[in-house]
Amino acid sequence: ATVVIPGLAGPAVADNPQTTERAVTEIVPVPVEAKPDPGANFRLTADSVIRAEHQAQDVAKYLGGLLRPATGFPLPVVERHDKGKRGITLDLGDAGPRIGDEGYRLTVAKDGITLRANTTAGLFGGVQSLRQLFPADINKTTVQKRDWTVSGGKVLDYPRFKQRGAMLDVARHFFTPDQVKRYIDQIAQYKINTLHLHLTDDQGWRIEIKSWPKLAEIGGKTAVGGDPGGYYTQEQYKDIVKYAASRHITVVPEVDMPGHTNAAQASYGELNCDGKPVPPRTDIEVGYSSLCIAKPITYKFVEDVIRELAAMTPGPYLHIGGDEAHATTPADYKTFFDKVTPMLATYDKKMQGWHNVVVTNPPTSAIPQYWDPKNSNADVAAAAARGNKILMSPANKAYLDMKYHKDSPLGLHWAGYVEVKDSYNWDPATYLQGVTEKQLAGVEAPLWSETIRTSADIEFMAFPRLPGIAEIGWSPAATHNWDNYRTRLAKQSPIWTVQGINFYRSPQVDWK
Ligand code: TNX
Repeated sequence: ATVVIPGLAGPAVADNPQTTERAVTEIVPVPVEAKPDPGANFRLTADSVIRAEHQAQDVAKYLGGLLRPATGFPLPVVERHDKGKRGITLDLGDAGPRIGDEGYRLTVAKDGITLRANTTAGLFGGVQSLRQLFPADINKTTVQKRDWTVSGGKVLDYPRFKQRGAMLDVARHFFTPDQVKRYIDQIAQYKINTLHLHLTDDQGWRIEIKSWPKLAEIGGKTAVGGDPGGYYTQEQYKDIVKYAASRHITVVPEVDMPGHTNAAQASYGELNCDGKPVPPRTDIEVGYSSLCIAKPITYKFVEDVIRELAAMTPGPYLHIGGDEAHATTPADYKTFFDKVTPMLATYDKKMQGWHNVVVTNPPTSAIPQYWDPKNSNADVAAAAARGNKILMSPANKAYLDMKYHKDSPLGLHWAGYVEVKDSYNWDPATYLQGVTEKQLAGVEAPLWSETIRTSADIEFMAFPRLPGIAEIGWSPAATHNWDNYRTRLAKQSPIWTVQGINFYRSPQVDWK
């Protein structure tokens, strides 16, 4: 045992250092309740263990995988009742109804860390919080000779909304499975639980459909600006879905229709009213394409796509698009959805769609995604009144492809410039007149990729805005406070630097 002599910095202090990079109150998204206790800091050492019962093994292995590279410690995963060594204990079950099925309770004390949740999703979320209590160096991929102190204290935490999503447009520009996985790991850190993949658009079709092979073969070739295309084979796609699931993220695949379909119409002449394939397009116009509403083969095509997509999708939702169908008359739009909406139920899926679909009166299980701040919201409020839960992605707040300011090198600005403060300072429960907190499914941050070509581009637009949308989706409305948030956000930047995330150094934040 070491004798602590006040005022003398020696091994006694190193045994239990008082300064850490982030306190439990500084986690992003900010927890429901957090009580820091610097006297209870925990020091991870070479003989620490991870203790977990059988059902928590996957989370335990994931945690070990996060902590081993930089510490160089073996951190074996041992039986829950292995009493000997100090370490991190993962407990599953009996965590109480208050934290629900995604919440967790975390205690960091001098003699050990305990994480308890009702589900493995809860444990996984708790692990994301715990990571932030380590020095940022924990994210390094080579062994660092240093002290590994975890901020002491207690956290009780659970989400405000059920659905906290990010969308990636892989149609305008294609991103490889590895690039998608990289983004999955980045968003998982902020407790995002849904990844919406925008798989098809005018400029590209990115998913293999075996009954219509030319969609990928021809439609997959193109991308915005003549950049290289690409598509996912069904095997690759299923692997992405599996990888996301290992991060407790559900994939919602989108095939956009009846507009945004030029790539499909370029692949198959029979999808056009005149029977001829249209030329491929790589510009960024919207609203010019439409499936041929009167042709029976259109519905054979749609059903084949839905059937194959449903078979690859363990999650409950398929996103059917429905936005900007300016080349489809309102009557045809209604005819189209009257035929297509029931197909989703046939294949045991629920509908997600851009909010425009509300005019077709979808079943109450459908989730309309609100996006266009210029749109009158009366029809969305009416859908909410009928019982549809609304997913909030107002472009002037939640769109990650909006420029930060007029000189931003990437992005569009049709919904305005969206600085970090703009994207954080809004409340989904008051944004739309006539749509209240209880009527919301949650929030989603879409990243359209007209101007986005690399992982570095994705990161520049998503960081630092995505963590703000994640916090709006997770943390209680009562915790919302820009001054407090910007301080906590600043303390995330050392983590991003170590992780190699190319983030935008907004002048609104005093970065570390
Ligand atoms: C509008 S948002 C679109 C997309 C564009 C995006 C660019 C929505 C449902 N449709 O086709 O990519 O703006 O910000």
